[in-house]
Amino acid sequence: MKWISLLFFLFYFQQIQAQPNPIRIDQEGYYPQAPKIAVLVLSPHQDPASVGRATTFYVTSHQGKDTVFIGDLSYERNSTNSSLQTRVADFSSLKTTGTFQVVIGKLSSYPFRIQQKVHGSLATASLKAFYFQRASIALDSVYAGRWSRVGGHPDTAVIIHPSAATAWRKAGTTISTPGGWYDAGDYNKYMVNSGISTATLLSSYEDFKGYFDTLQTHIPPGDKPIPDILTEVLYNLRWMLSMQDPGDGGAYNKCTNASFDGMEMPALAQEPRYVVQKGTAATLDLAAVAAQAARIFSFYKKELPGLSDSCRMAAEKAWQWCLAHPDMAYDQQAMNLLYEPKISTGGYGDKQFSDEWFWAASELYILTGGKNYKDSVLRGLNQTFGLPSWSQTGLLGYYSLLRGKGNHLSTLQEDSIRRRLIRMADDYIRLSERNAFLTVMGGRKSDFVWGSNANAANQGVLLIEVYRLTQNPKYLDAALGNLDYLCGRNATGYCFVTGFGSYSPLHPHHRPSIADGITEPIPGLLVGGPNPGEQDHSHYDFHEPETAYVDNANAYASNEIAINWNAPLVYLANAVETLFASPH
Ligand code: 9MR
Ligand code: 9MR
Repeated sequence: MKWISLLFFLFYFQQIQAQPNPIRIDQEGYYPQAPKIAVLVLSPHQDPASVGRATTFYVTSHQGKDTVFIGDLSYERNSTNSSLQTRVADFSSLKTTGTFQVVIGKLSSYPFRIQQKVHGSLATASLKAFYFQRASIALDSVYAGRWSRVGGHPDTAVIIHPSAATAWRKAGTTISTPGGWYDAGDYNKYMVNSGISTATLLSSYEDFKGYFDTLQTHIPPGDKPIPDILTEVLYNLRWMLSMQDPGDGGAYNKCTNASFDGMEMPALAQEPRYVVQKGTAATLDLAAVAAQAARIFSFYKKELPGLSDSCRMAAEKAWQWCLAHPDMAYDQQAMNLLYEPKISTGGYGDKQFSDEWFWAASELYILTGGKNYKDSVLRGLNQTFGLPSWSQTGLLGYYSLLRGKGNHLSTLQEDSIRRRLIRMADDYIRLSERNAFLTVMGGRKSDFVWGSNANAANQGVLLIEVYRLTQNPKYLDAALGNLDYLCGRNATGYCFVTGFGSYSPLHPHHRPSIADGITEPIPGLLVGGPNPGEQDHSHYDFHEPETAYVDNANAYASNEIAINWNAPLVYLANAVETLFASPH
């Protein structure tokens, strides 16, 4: 009899687990001195009796169930991104450390912590995730624990695709382009997406050098003692440099299979690999990243002799190639009409390069002071750029131009960039006040696209950059709000980072996590997030902009992981972690 009731209990428990808790919190917790918001989601499916006519919420200590805080719920707020209604519980003034729950009527939230350094392990894991994305090498159990694996995709004999052939590198011959990070849930390596991802990690380092100098992620040590984040970046940077044709300076768009590998471990993959057609976006991105890396690694000339100079030369050579090929888009469909084999993997087919030009020019100007680069920066200065993404890199140039003690541009020019960034941040904050979750993320419906979580993270990066310029804590608090969003204060109820929070994805579209036979996915990975496009045609329970998410391994349009989503999470989570460590 006993075991039957146990079975019933397990079944019941699973049912509970299958539904996210309606009280949405940052499942990783809150900093004592920071804002603390929980959001009750009222969905049409919910039993109204569970909330009753509650107008009050309680915060209780998790163990003793003592009430430590009583507050009023806000009036009902209608979401503009779905049919949900919410009521907000603000307990910012509770500054006691410990483990607590928010209680509303008969509902209790997941237990959460109020504590210093509360996002520390997530922040570290988001960086460690890049180690787990490493191509070509085995992951040793000393560093990878349960997720150790045999290496695959050596990429030491990668075929020159006919689209990439030149007189000196003929179609069908091979080059070596090993290492780098797998892009996402697939095993291909794409230059355009590597560009913004690597730059974002380099910017994390530049903006929070003291913090990253000592941050340990437990990865294999490089040959020389440099900060872990730079060791990790170097693993991808060396790959990016190897994607440049030394004959002319152009960069291939990607190192790829002709079609996606099966859902298998890297070591099983046997398909031939190709480098395909060079392109302006890939090559400008290489120029920008190599220039930024040259600047940073110039401080490591003793440890890494020659690296900074090689990066500078690669960047300048890439720029020269782009002057000769200013507008070479990667159009996979058009390419497939001309060459065999046809390539069906990711495109990253950006067609608009003015933002990449501006970014590359900015980095090269900061590095060299060259007049040609400066002219190019000045010509691009009056463009307006959108939030960074793989196809929108202009703001990365702004960030770099304002980084450190300027003297790159005139005070007037710097002021104009600064004002634009501040205006973007102010617009975000203004829209957040109308949002049913009071987060910057979701200020506009258009935030919810393929990789929407990267928008949340990149908005966070922008807000932190503006906080660094102004020291106004409202920007830092707003950035934290977007980290809260990613950790569960959202319409889905998921903490979107694998292995963290109380309710997080178990089935990300990520080949190793699917194929390794281990129940838990590799930790520290940010999934794409709500995307009403549903381009994967999986079954979705909800279809509205902020709810169109499903934790299904086939749902690559909302549940894939990718380096360009994890990189801004590294920036945001680590920035918040270090900035809230000191009173502000
Ligand atoms: O695994 C692929 C993923 O990385 C891409 O983002 C996605 C869209 O290009 O495609 C995935 O691969 C799928 C392919 O497009 C169609 N057949 C099933 C593949 C695995 O789900
Ligand atoms: O992140 C990319 C998204 O903006 C595009 O809409 C989508 C379809 O082209 O592709 C996404 O990038 C995928 C890439 O093509 C292949 N690797 C996985 C990437 C994340 O899904």
